[in-house]
Order: sequence, then C-alpha cells, then structure tokens
Amino acid sequence: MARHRTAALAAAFLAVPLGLMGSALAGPAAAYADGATPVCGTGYRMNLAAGMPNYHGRSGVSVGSAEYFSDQIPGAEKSISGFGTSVSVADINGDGCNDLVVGQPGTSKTKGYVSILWGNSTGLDGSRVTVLTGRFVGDGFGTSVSAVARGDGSGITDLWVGAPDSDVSRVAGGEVEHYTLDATEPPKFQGSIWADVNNSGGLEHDGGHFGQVVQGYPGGVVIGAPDDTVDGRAGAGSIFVATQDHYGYLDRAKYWTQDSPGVPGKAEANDHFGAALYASPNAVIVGVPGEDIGSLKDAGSVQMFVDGAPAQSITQDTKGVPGAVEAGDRFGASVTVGQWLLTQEGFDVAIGAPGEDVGTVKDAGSVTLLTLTGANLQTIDAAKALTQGTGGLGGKIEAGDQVGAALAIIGGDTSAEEDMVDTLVVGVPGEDISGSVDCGLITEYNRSGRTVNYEAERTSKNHFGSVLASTPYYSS
Ligand SMILES: [Ca+2]
Ligand SMILES: [Ca+2]
Ligand SMILES: [Ca+2]
Ligand SMILES: [Ca+2]
Repeated sequence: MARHRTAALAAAFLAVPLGLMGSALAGPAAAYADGATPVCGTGYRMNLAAGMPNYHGRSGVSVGSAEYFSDQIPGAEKSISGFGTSVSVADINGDGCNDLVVGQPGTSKTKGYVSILWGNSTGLDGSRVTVLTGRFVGDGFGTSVSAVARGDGSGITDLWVGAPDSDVSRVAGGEVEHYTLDATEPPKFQGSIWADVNNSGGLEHDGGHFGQVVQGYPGGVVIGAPDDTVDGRAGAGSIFVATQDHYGYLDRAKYWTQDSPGVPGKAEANDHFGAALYASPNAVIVGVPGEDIGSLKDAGSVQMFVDGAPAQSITQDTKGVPGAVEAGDRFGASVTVGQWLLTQEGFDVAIGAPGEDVGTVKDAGSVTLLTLTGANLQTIDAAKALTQGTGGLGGKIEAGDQVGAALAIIGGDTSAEEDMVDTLVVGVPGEDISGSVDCGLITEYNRSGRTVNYEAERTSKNHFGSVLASTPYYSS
C-alpha cells in the first residue's frame, strides 16, 4: 500500500472568473505560431510555455502571442512574486486543448500556489482558473510542477507538485504533493510523498530539498533532492524513482545516489545529483551539474538509468562526446530527450552546459546532442555540440549567455511515423539584446537547420528562457 499521508492535508481549491487575461505587452511578443499545425483551434498552439517569475517587478507566463501576469488573474495570488517559477503543459481535461500549470512558490512568509489555466481554441480560457494552495507558509509549494497524462485510458492526469522547503519531517526536508485531475472538478488530492516513500531506503535530511525537481512520466514519477546529504556529504543529492500501481498509488520506489550499487562515481559534497531530470517509462536521466572531475570543480555529468538499473555516466571527456571537461561547465544542468534531433529513430539526448566557455568567451553555454543506442543505451552513435552563432542556435556568442540553462522538446507530428522530427527548445536566460543585459532569449532548433528565436520585452534581468515547458505535438 502506498505510503500516502492523506488525512491531514486540506488543499484549498478555487475556481474564479478571469476577466483580464490575455493582454499582451507592448514590444516584441513571443509568437509560437510558426511550424506545426495547431493542436487546438486555428493559428494557435500551446506546445511551449515560458515562465517569467521575475519580470521587472511582475511575474507571469508567456504562451503563444500572449503574456499573462499574476496581477491580472483574479484568484491568483497578487501580493507575491514568482508566478511562473515552474510551468507544465498537458491537456488535463481531455478536450484537445493543452492546459497550463503554473507554480508560484511564495516566500518564507507566504504560502505557495499552483494555478491551472485552461486552454481553449484561441489561447487560455479567460473565464476561470483553478488554484491549489500549499499547506504551510514557507514550504515552497509550486517550486516544481509536472502534469502528465497517465496514458492508461483512464483519462486521468497526474499532477506532482514539489514543496522542497517543507518542514513536516525535517527542516527543509521537502515533500511532493500528488493530485489527480480529469474532465471534472475539483482536482483530487492523493497524498504527500516524503523521502522515505514506500520504504525506498531514503532518509529525510535537513535541507535535502526533496521535490526541488519533479518529473512525472506515464505510470510513475521521478523526484530529485539535489541538496540531499549522503553519508555526511551535504549537497551530494539523491533521486527517487517510483512507479504507480493499477489504482495510481505508488507501489514501488527506489532511492538512488552516486553511492548506490552499480552507479559509477561517488557521492561528494555539492554534486547536486538530481538537479535536472528526464523521465520516461524506460529511461531516467539525471543531471549532476556540480560533479567535480579531477580537480575541475563543477564540470558536471549525467547519469543514465535504463529499465530501472544504473547505466553509463557521461561527461564531456567520455569518448565520442564533443568538447572537453572544464571547471564550471555545469554539464547536466538541464537534460531532455527528443526524436530525430540528430539521428532518425534515435534516442537523442540533449544536455545543457550553461557554464561552458566557447573559445575565450566565458559562460556562453552550449548544448550537447548525443544519439544513444544499444540495449542499455551504452553506445554513443552520433554527437553534435550546439552553440549560438555558427553553432546551430540563434543569437551571437557572448559572455554569460548561459545557453542551455533550460531545455524543452516540442514533439513532432506522429503521423509522420519514422520521419517524425522533434524540435529542441533552448533557453538562453543571459542573452543581452540591444543593450538590455540578461533580458533572455528562447531559440528553437531542429535538424532542418531552421532556427526560430523568441524574445520577451527587452528589459534587463528578465532572464526570459530560464523556465520552459512543452508537450508532444500530435496531429489530429
Ligand atoms: Ca484541456
Ligand atoms: Ca560525484
Ligand atoms: Ca567543457
Ligand atoms: Ca548570445
């Protein structure tokens, strides 16, 4: 039986009218109207959303050609910033239009919130929002969100919400709240998950921040505690991989660190194993951006898991991987997987290294594409490094751009079958544009060589592109 502690939790649900949504800002709006045929309605798709948690005094999200700010949304919490700290896209109510989940974790003095904005044929529905409220002040509820269709024909979407500063068990030990959603309201709270969920073997540590990162997949969830202490080594990090039973309860959970049997490397202070996650039913990829390699601090690595077992660790020194291991690369700060980014019908992994120096340009950042093959995805069949400028991505190479700080995939047209081509979305939150420092940029890449750039308002320190979410595209 799942170790879900349900009784004490009283999440508040709120559905209120939305009157002011959809007013776009002046200036260059992010417009996602190019490319694939829209999922929902004409001229509109919401396969990509960007969170803007620190948008010159406001906070909001960018979707399609519109931007939505918390102070415009009746029912959203206006007194606190951080709306858009996390975002997730899924068709929650099954009407064919993608819906948007937005986390707003609050501060040490406020509760966190998660808002569900409903999609319709022209954008996001202006008439209602559904709000989930964290239990306690200062628990960081909404720091991470992941909404994923269970994919078993039940019509249920599982929503996982991280509250990594929760003190319920240990100070900032963290927890994850599990909800289920479908075509009816309100969302149903299923339970809280702690570090020792289902006797996984995990321990609850002060400051472990379980739930700082959460990634659902059809039939399960992977939870990162990137600041977890492992054998006294603070910030080494851990992950939990849990599957769901027929009823959706967690029935198996495994706790992994770099000290777990079969995992290469060693758990060391400030590795931050679990700071980035990719999850599918067969493969889990864990970013370890704080991994030191030899004397090179924070060079970074990623750890593969295939069919529930540890597989290879990859660094920039792994044979077949472009580039070289250098201090501060933070390789593995982001990770995702797409189809035909590099190779037809390949398992193509994209790994961000936002601290990569390009030539002498510090922290310009890069993304590494790898096609992995073999039963345990142990063979690197093809590889490519992406940078700005002539390196395949839009924009120029400049210091502090932090290319690859965030990554997302827009799924290609599945009716193309083996010819399906996904699009990689790369966040460049440190991009300077026309004298605006760190206003940020999102750039799309796919193998056709087409690059498309999206900007938000050209205001310094917007860091547009630091938070991304997308969902596979399916042709009708
Ligand atoms: Ca929907
Ligand atoms: Ca390590
Ligand atoms: Ca490097
Ligand atoms: Ca640049």
